Amino acid sequence: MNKEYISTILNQYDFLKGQEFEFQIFGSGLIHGTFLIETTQGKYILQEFNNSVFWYPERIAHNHLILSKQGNSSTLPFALPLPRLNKTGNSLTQIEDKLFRLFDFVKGETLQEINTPNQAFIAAKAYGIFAEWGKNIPAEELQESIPKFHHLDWRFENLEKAAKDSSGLNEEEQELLNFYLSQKPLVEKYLHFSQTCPLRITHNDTKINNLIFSESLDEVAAVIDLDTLMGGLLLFDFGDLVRTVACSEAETSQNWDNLSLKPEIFEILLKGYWEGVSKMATEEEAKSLLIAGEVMTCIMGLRFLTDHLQGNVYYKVQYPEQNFHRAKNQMIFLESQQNQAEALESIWKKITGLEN
Ligand code: GN1
Ligand code: MG
Repeated sequence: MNKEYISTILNQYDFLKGQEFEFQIFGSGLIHGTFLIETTQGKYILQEFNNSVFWYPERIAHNHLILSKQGNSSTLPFALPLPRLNKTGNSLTQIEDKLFRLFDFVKGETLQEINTPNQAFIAAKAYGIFAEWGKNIPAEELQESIPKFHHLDWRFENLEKAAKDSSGLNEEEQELLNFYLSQKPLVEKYLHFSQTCPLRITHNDTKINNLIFSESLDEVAAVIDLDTLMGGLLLFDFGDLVRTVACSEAETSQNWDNLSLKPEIFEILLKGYWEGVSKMATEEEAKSLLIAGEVMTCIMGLRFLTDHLQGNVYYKVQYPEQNFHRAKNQMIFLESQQNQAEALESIWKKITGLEN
């Protein structure tokens, strides 16, 4: 992109029209192209929207509009950078066949993994506060930016179908398949909570790198990556935190023998998230947090194994077996959570003051 092209985009925003600016490529995002724009008035992030990953940009725009109209994000202790509206009141700006969005720039640091337990606490608390903040916005009005994204039963059926269609699984593939197909009881538990828990506004991708921390790393400055934000269950957000923060190894690790759930991090995450949601959470929602990590880990494992059997059509892979290895990583982590269920329940009782 050259300066003239960017200038055409910026001119679609009344508050930037005709302004002098500098620009540079920004960050390490893999999905959307990202630029930092500096004007005398302030700094902005310009994103070229990738609509081959997100098929329904208009649904995302719809969701963000509801959030900005019905939620007052100035009451949050961190920024929620929604796209700025262009002169036609749209959050997406189309130039020829490309789509762009503009955000206010938030100063701070992103982390790929936590360095201290306190970072897990403040991260979980931020996502909890976010859910609490959204409680008055009718979640049913939000549209599914990725349909059935965290529906465990649907992900389970997809693996069953993929397994039927693929012939000649090797021994290890069969072992993984058998493990995931044995997770029917977890699917039943998920279905129970999907029927008894209210629909909330959830982020649905609560990884640590979707937060901007203050430069001192002791506060959350912003919750970002709001494309998967839609109606969901609290367990989705808490569960993905457990999946990605409470594991001793990264999702990409093949260090099978060292891969386990760290109960002390689970405790810190629950403490933080519970501080955010305890006032609004129903008893069923509180109970759902106990299996949240299992549900989200199972979903990712099912998705990775399905993609492996289908020939790596969804996730980018650096080598052919990578999705198989990711599915194996998630299987070991899920087993570790299930083996420690009693200890996790004691922690849960201590923090929530409830009986399961
Ligand atoms: C994808 O692209 P990224 O890393 O933000 C996926 C998430 C998974 C994650 C697993 C839209 O997220 O659901 O948790 O990979 N996002 C989408 O690494 O499918
Ligand atoms: Mg993301």
